[in-house]
Amino acid sequence: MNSISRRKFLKITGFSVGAAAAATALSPMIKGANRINKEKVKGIQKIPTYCDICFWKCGTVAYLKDGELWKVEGHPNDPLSKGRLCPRGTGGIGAVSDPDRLRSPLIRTRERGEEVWKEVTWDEALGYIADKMQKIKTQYGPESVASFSHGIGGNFLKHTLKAYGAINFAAPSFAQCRGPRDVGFELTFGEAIGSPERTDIENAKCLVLIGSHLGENMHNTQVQEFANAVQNDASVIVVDPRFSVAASKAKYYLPIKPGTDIALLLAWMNVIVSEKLYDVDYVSKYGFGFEQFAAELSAYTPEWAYTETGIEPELIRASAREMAMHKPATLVHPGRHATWYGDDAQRSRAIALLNALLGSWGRKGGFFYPASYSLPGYPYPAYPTSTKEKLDNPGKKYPFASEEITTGIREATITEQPYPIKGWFIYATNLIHALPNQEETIKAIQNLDLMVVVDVIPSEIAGWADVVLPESVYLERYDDLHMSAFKETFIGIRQPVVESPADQKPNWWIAKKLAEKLGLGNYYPWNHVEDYLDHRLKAGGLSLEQLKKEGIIRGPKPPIYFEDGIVPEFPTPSGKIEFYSLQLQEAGFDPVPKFKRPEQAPSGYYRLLFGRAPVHSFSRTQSNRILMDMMEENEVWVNQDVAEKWGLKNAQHVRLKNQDGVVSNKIKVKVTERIRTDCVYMVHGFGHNSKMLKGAFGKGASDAGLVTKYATDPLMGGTGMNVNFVTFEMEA
Ligand SMILES: Nc1nc2c(c(=O)[nH]1)N[C@H]1C(S)=C(S)[C@@H](COP(=O)(O)OP(=O)(O)OC[C@H]3O[C@@H](n4cnc5c(=O)[nH]c(N)nc54)[C@H](O)[C@@H]3O)O[C@H]1N2
Ligand SMILES: Nc1nc2c(c(=O)[nH]1)N[C@H]1C(S)=C(S)[C@@H](COP(=O)(O)OP(=O)(O)OC[C@H]3O[C@@H](n4cnc5c(=O)[nH]c(N)nc54)[C@H](O)[C@@H]3O)O[C@H]1N2
Ligand code: SF4
Ligand SMILES: [Mo]
Repeated sequence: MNSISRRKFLKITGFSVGAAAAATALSPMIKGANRINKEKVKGIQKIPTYCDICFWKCGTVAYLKDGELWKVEGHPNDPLSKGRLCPRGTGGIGAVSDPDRLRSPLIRTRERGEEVWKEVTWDEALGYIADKMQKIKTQYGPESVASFSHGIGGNFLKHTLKAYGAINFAAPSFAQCRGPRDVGFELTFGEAIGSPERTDIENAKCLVLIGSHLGENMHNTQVQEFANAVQNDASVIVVDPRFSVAASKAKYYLPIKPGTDIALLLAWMNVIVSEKLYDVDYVSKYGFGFEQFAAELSAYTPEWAYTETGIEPELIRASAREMAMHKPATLVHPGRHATWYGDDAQRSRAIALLNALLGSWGRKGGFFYPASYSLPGYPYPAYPTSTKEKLDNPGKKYPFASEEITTGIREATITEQPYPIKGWFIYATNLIHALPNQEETIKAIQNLDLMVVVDVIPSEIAGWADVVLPESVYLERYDDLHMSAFKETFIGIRQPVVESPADQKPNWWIAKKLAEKLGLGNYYPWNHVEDYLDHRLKAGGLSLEQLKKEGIIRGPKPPIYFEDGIVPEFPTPSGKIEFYSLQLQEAGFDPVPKFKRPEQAPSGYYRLLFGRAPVHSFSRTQSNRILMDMMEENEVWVNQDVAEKWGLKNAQHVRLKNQDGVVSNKIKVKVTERIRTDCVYMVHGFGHNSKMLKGAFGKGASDAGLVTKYATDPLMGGTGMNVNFVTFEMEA
């Protein structure tokens, strides 16, 4: 890292106090975090890999000092990390040394959920699972084992399950995260946003963030690009009921009434169309149905929107004009965690339409056309075929769902319709914290004959399992090749840096051994994952040896903007950008998004909002002692006036009670002016109640526990979770 980039890094981490602490708090912790490397090589060793503290997959260099894990840094040649990790990634070594880690396979000995186990060998555990899976196959068919997984580490297990005959696979990244956004953009431009997002934040001259709290949401490349954009004087517009870290960088901050973003988006478009501020050439060349769209907009004046959103008409006009002034380099960020109110695909479509007016799709400073490396898959035998349909979305109830719906599988497991689900195979997803309404999740679990959880720590979901399989953490294992679509093509490798401390095993090993137990060994023609990786790389003229050494191999840099030679293609039914959507109309939905007023809070209640903290990922890092040191518990943000009304003091503990009477753990109050009076806010992922998670147990409160209600998106089945209200219960 040269001195300029280090300065920039400090600038980025300067986004928040917690993040800035990351750089300094590490060194004393590292000594205790060491793991012995088998060879104990003297001196410094650098081993490239990629991070797994979240799903961004930043290229990383791990350092060993005299054979012991010392630190991790960003890989300087990686287009995603650009040589710098986010604070969570920097604390990744804490995942290796976490004293709460699962150490050996466990089989449940008492009632489900009581968390009483016996330690068993891998042979016993996998034999037990294979036996139960064969029974399910005989009685119900292999389709009755479903899989939930999140992240690249699930690839090999999915392969084993597909070989077995499973067809139901889902991840919370669709119906609990970015699904509505991707569907909204597909309906408009014919293509999804994807991950990493195809957003050219760095080159934007105007960046609009609608609840995308970059700087707290720490997706590394985006935060770095955001910092660069700010440095280059991009004008920033932030819409958020809470004065976020991003809002502190904004030229225009719009403290919107929660749930009314569609009204704001319609009014912005009304201004841009009625004042003819849109990209006229672009719209006439690529647009479909613009006239009908424009006609529908005419009612949505800023004055109308003011009554819904609470944003002054003049602020709406000024911010709309600002966007138009910088077009096409105006990026209205599509967000990521878009499952808010149940009308989310339409809100995302409104965001897509605003971008279309500004001509930012396919343009520098807007949305680029991503490129990725492509290698042939490994030549495996064909999977068995099934006569049954996937059951997450029966009868295409949600006609525009483009991926599987986790909560659909959950519902089918409860109702046993259209056919029973009797086994859940869960890899790296803590469904208790990730899915809304924990009661429904537990009800589904109680209907199972087999529940297997592969995790690294005793998470809440592991607490409900019949068999818990302890995985090696990312710094101890290989995973599949990383070939994300981004601004240029590249391949990254995850490879072991240190040995696992106990009887943990990597996912590829677990998947292969389970396949063998199931009599499916022919699906693993390779002996070690290195053979698999080398085979795939050789097919692309590369080698494992080279990739292990370099960590990242960069490929060609094809054009990514229209102006550089990308041919504009819109794979929609009309072949154009659909300002007016006939396919939505035919399916009985609004062809142009309409605003529906969200349900109001009962008196004395406040809307529960939640989001990210810079030093934690979801519910997975609270027991990482390095990250815990920087943030041990969450707080509930309460507006000053509300606090006064309730007699709440800063740092006092309260419990939150939601509209259904569910009461949270104790949580500390943060009295602040930085949030509206109609909502409260907390960081997601805290409030662990798994007894074996000693470091994190009982610290802070869980938003997920309070999300008993959810609003399902009729277009694609996403679960809007910002529809819960809470009130305060005083601690004696
Ligand atoms: N209430 C509420 N619900 C939400 C959200 C929210 O903000 N609030 N956010 C939503 C969003 S945006 C998303 S993307 C999802 C995220 O949902 P999940 O991906 O389920 O996130 P986590 O809750 O962190 O659960 C990850 C699990 O993987 C385990 N794990 C970590 N590393 C490894 C590993 O190397 N191997 C294995 N086998 N396991 C590992 C962790 O211990 C943890 O149990 O949640 C969604 N649900
Ligand atoms: N540090 C860290 N970074 C992460 C993650 C992590 O776990 N930790 N997870 C990653 C993942 S998978 C995801 S999906 C993203 C999620 O991050 P984002 O997609 O950026 O944000 P959300 O979690 O949806 O939204 C939280 C923000 O929306 C605001 N908000 C709530 N309701 C409304 C509303 O009605 N209107 C508007 N305009 N704003 C509202 C909240 O005040 C808060 O600032 O973060 C990613 N980055
Ligand atoms: S964004 Fe941070 S936690 Fe996520 S992969 Fe990159 S360095 Fe790791
Ligand atoms: Mo997410």
